[in-house]
Amino acid sequence: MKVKRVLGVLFILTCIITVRVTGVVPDKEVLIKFRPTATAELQEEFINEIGLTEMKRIDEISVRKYKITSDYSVSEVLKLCSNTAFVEYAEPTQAVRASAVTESFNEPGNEEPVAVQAEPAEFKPGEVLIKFKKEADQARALQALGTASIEVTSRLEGISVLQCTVLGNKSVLRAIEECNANPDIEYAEPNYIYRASVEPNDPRFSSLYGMRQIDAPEAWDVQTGSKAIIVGVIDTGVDMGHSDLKANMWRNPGETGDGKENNGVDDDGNGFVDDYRGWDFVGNDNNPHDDNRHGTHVSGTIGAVGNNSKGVVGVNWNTAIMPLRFLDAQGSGTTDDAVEAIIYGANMGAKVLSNSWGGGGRSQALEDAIKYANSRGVVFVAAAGNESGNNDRAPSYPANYNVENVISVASNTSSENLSGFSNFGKTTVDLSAPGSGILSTVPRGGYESLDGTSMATPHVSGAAALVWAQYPNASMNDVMIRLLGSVDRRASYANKVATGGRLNVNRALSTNPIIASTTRLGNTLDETGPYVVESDILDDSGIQGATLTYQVTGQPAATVNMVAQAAHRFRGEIPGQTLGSTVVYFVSATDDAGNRTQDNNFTFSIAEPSNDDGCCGQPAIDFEIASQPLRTSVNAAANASFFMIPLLALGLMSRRRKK
Ligand SMILES: [Ca+2]
Ligand SMILES: [Ca+2]
Ligand SMILES: [Ca+2]
Ligand SMILES: [Ca+2]
Repeated sequence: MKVKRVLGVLFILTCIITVRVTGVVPDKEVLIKFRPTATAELQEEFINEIGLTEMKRIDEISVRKYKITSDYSVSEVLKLCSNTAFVEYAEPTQAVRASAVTESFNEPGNEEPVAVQAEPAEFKPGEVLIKFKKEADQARALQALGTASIEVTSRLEGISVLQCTVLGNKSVLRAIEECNANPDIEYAEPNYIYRASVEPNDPRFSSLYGMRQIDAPEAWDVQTGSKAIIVGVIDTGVDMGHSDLKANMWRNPGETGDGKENNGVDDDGNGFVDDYRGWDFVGNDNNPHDDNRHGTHVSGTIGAVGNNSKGVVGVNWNTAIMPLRFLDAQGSGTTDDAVEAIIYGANMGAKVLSNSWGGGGRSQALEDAIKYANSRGVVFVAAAGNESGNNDRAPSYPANYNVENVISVASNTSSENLSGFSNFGKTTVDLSAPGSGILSTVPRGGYESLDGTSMATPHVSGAAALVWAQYPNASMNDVMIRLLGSVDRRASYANKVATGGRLNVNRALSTNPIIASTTRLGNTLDETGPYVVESDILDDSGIQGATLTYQVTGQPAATVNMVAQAAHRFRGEIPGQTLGSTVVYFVSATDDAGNRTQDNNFTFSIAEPSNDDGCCGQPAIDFEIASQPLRTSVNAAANASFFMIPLLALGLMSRRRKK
């Protein structure tokens, strides 16, 4: 092949066609994957001709990183590569960023009213907790409370929260709604009463509303985590000496003991010398320290040491945090370092990779690395992003990669609304988790409160690790069904995330059946049917049976057995109905011990499909299915406020359709 002549023609072309590369390009570096047809000679000739110097080989995904040593620009090299048959892909080492909102963030005032749906028994009647915004006019704020018949009774020191009494006949929920409409108030919430459950002695536990919200205390009755479960934190590094993290840092057994830590030898032969505590892919050394604060904060939410009478507590009291530093002190990093961090984590036994970062464009190399982790059964949890945007329309990476192991996480507030900054996506974002005002560890032994989908993500990563600690033999798919099939559904999340809900780590550990529906039937003009309902159903022991109950308006309800398909998949059919019919349906499952879980109701009509871009299935919480006293037998693992339940497979299908 005459590489030189081809390149000559292409160079002229590139001078005519302007190629725009988005994102910040550090130096002149590119990632290239050659096709298997490219012989070593051909590759050699190609890189010499363009003027590329090899910097790094990532063998797991056959990608190489090159520095451009000629006068070609990055975009010119990419153009040359895209026109070369034996190059599979080439891309810039795009800059990506940590996803914390570092500035104090004001929630937009046009949010939906607060939808606090706590059950009456769960909070103290007539009491609310209120926090003013930092920049609030105190006098004005206090006067507004007075006007709203709310009396301040005491102040909770340390977190600047006011304990208040609601006067007169006003309901607590009404008072909270009014408070949340007040621009001076950061949040208002009921004074919840909690059941007796294991509570850690960490002094700042009371400030961690997120742990309460996801029912972590109830989960801790069952499981507090395990050092056998490794969580890779792909971030700015970690303050490994922090007194609230130190005991939960991962140690590489192959580089530990007998002086292996610092002997200058790659004792475990993994290609990294003295990597006894993770790796720094920015500095390319064995010290993944955090000179930002982001990675340390994320790590504290996953696994700050619990019950040590110190600071905060993570979702896991015990765990093994593997710091994989690829973001620098400013919170910036490159694709190739992210790729290497992912592959290192997957190779070194991480079960979960926590990714509170995003930006840059779509990268094939990054997707290949995530697929590599997927092939190793590693869950890849990713922040949905902080642009208040719809990820279904404008994808955010890495959260939007269409790989089975990716869980995309939105952020919510203490009052169960999506955070104003949070990205969302009915088909591409999986669930929400607390991310506004999250207190956690920061370098030099400190603690700080930060906002961002960055802060929501580690709640989910931590929950995945806790599920694995409880069910060590669970597959990646099992863990994902448990996390996504156990969310708390609320109206405020229904059209924002695919599951319609917020993380509940306690329910994710349940020994009752977990139902993660993969189908939400939408309106259809098809009268012939059948309308197929599929669900992923999982149990700690075994599923005895699953049923699909449906009712056509004006007719008695019917229940049919669902048939087990591959893995955890069950399938049921609703027969065809005449035009104008409306159908309500739900799925129910019973385990070997006779415990039963009932999913929420859905409804659809044999009528013109609705025009919205979304998928399928209207929530049907107000429908009763006649002649079936099932609502009263709803299992503890289910919940009367159940609302919507799509699942990952649905998200994947929709994503594919969009491409
Ligand atoms: Ca090594
Ligand atoms: Ca060594
Ligand atoms: Ca602690
Ligand atoms: Ca069971």
